[in-house]
Amino acid sequence: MLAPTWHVLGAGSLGTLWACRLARSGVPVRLILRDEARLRAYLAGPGLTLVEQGVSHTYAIAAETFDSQTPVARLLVACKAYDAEHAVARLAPRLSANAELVLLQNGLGSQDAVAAMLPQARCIFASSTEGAFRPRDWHAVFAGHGFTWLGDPARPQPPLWLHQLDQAGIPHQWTPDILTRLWRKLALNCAINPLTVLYDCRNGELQQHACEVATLCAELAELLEHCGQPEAAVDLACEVQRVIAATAANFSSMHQDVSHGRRSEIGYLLGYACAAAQRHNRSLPHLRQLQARLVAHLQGKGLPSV
Ligand code: NAD
Ligand code: KPL
Repeated sequence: MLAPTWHVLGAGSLGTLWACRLARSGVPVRLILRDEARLRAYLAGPGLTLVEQGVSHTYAIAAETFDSQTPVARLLVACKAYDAEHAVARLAPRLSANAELVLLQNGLGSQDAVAAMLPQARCIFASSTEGAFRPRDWHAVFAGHGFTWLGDPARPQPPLWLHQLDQAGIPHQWTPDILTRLWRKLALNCAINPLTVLYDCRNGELQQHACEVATLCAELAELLEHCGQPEAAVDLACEVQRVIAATAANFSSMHQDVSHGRRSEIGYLLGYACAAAQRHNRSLPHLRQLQARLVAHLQGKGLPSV
């Protein structure tokens, strides 16, 4: 029997990275592109190109728009957090009764929005440390090897298709604690990314702002504990320092978005953290002040601040 098709929504950096690896392992893959114009542009070329260690390979992956009629049983959602809910809503009429979705979005908030919209589908949340960027349309560069944790807060048992990820060479692990992973990553991103934007610096330069980073970590740890995520708070400040040192030469993803004039995922990182603090009646003044500074900075650049 033919393995079910993986539909990939969002042919950007991570979508291309996943689609190419799945397709070359023999799994049927179809891209879902935004509209007819994007589909025509894609079909005018040879397919999706993945660059790994300087070597390019192009894969002629099938593509369609939302208007295609084929049912979608397995969907990889690879757009940004702020696009996920709307994009999945457009596809909802095509989802089969027992559809499974893998949500690759960073931060928190978008996954719950998608899951709430589709109570009959299985929504698997992912947290990835893999790194990819898109030098131009239909190309992705695999820039950083990493790992992807997958889990379903509503159902602890793994899906039946995880072996396909092994065959595709996608390093992953199923975890019953995916929310802990996502909260921990959110806290790391909140402690590092906004400051790199405000100081316009690489991650390593935050070593010169160690007090400010430590104060934010203390507030983030308090927030995690109040949100029922005490494990995500353990040694947070140490890990933040470790990540700053290990990625000293890099610009954070938020810095890259802002410096390229792109919308950031602030609403799903710092915005989510501050909204959670308010819901739990926690006064976290440094986190709130950081959000106000970042919002003002983004507005000054004419970029969305949610
Ligand atoms: P990206 O901007 O490179 O790709 C997103 C793609 O989604 C774009 O091609 C965009 O055109 C497409 N898209 C948006 N709305 C759509 C719609 N309605 N229909 C069809 N396509 C649509 O983004 P990315 O870097 O791949 O990031 C995706 C998610 O993965 C983000 O939440 C990001 O934080 C997370 N993430 C990325 C990396 C990375 O290294 N790139 C690593 C870890 C996590
Ligand atoms: O995930 C990151 C990002 O840039 O988004 C790191 C490198 C951990 C910095 O927060």
